[in-house]
Amino acid sequence: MGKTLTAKILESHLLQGTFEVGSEIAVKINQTLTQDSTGTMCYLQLLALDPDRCHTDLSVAYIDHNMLQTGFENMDDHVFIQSVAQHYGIIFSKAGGGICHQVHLERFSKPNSILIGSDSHTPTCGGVGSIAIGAGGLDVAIGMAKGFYFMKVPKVFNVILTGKPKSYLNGKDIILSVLQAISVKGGVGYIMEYSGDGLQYLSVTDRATICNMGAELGATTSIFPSDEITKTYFTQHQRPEDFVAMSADADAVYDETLVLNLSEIVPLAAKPHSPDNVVKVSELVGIKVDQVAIGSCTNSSYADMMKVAKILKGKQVHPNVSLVISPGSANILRLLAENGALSDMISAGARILESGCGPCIGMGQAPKSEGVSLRTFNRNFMGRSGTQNAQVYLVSPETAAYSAIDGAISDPLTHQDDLTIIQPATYGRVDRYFIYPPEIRKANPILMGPNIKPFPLSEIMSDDLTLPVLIKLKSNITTDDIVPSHAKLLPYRSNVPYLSDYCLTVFDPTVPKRARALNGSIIVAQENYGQGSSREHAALVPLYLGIKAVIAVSFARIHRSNLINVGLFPFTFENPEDLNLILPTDSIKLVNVVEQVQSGNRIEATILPSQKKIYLKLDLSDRESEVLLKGGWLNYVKGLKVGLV
Ligand code: MIC
Ligand code: SF4
Repeated sequence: MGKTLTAKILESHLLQGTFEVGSEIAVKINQTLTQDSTGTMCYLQLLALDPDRCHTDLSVAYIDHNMLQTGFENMDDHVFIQSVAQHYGIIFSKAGGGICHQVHLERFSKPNSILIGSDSHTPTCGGVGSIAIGAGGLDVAIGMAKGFYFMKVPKVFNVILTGKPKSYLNGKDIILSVLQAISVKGGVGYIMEYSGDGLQYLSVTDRATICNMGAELGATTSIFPSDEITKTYFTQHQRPEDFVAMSADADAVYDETLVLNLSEIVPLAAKPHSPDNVVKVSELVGIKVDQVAIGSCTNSSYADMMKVAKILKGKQVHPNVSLVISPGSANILRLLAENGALSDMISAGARILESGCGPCIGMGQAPKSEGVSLRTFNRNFMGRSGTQNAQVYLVSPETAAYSAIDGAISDPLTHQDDLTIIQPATYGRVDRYFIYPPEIRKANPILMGPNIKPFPLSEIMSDDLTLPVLIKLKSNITTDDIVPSHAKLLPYRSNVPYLSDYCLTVFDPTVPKRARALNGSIIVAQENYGQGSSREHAALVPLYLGIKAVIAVSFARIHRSNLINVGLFPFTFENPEDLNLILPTDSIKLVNVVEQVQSGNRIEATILPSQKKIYLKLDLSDRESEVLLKGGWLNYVKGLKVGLV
């Protein structure tokens, strides 16, 4: 039986376990990346592990999220990360160098390698045939310190792309089409593997856009084969030696299949407030637009920027629209400056932002009240833009640029411009944002400013617990809901006590105060709890507030791991209908927790005061149950050897 590309890479990196769907394996990590908003916590944990050096081929610490520097807090974090990078041998990419995923794709991504990153959009590098997985900061710290990563063997979902796309079609329209077909939960438990004769029309950056937004499917990651198009990409980026051809066997067997005919896909948009709320752009034409934001790790490549510049050339941004553009990397910005495209953007009236996440994570450019914002980004969760009642639509750069000129949503298919981009023979490089680690590493001191507070540690779980329900929540609760992220809060990513005042306050402002007073409570939720980002703060903050467990119908992958990592129980229901038996004023009683967890996957719980019995599940691997019973992954991992040898 032929092998999938996923199986080929994971099996060749296997350190422990059996390669069977659903069972837990440990794999060797080649590369790690961090960004600054999850990086401080990750590096505090690396300090706690204090390895002799990084046990990866390459580790990079990017500064791209938190760049407003409204107070000393941001710079404290950045200086801290730089000092840790120098200490352990990690490449440091300074603020302005670009968005981690775009820069990593350009400079360091490798086919047939495994990358883990403390950001949910790490899968972007799947565009060159790398298994690139988003993980919590602790898992990434462990990757650096010990060279391994534990994961459940996912199923493989084959997306077969056939036919030739229409001109004006962007990778964004293709991934929106996948989201329309299978929803924000459709990728849970899968790696999305792309194949088919349509691949020949997709550039590496279009593929990267598709892999990037695979995170919105809930998928573990997404991957494309590395082929002649990948080879050209590596040559253009002056590192042909990093190319290796990789693909699935022709007779590979997949767990699930979706066929998409590219010739039938038209420009699409995700309407407020979910990336899978997808309709044709043609159905939205005429809706007045207040703001257009082009960039983010999804759509900020050279080709995307050049198409936008072509559309804007000689035109004027509509008087009622604020157009902001953030190129993905310093190198792209340099190329745009050199070839005159930047001048076309500025002449049209665009605002040029530095290369970073910016408005995507609410760092500035919050829309006006009830404003309509068109964004080329990947998430349009309510409030993420910084304005709770803004209406955010996710679109391609082509749709965004035409709409910015028209002042209303505009369908690229109704325009006649030739948007063909001539790729430069070489992209050149900007190297001066990288600080490479010195020869003598550990001699460099760690610099920790006053905003950096110790992270909370869990205690060994008590055997008998009666936990009042803190809050009962709906489906698809995001980590943005659990610990919001915007210009006012992002500076406190290394300060869990400060962030704890905002936990779930979008639903109920009394949550932090009540949780503290109870010092032992439980969250109840419907499906897909913790979707979205990899921020482990969404687990650390509840831990700090004394919350002991979450019962949900289902969990998003990274968040479930983050809960286990910090020692919080991610229970699911044996019978999802039992959710309806729990009232927001009830308590959940658990007895003999240790014995119940050790003896299997069926945990009896009693709802108080009704005394109704329900059964909960944990679906833990042996390692995960040890981690929970020993009070968290950090405690337990210290005893494991580098590479598990
Ligand atoms: C996001 O897009 O939500 C973020 C901000 O990049 C997060 C990381 C974070 O919360 O710092 C992510 O995607 O993991
Ligand atoms: Fe940055 Fe937005 Fe990408 Fe997250 S999704 S890494 S905030 S650009």
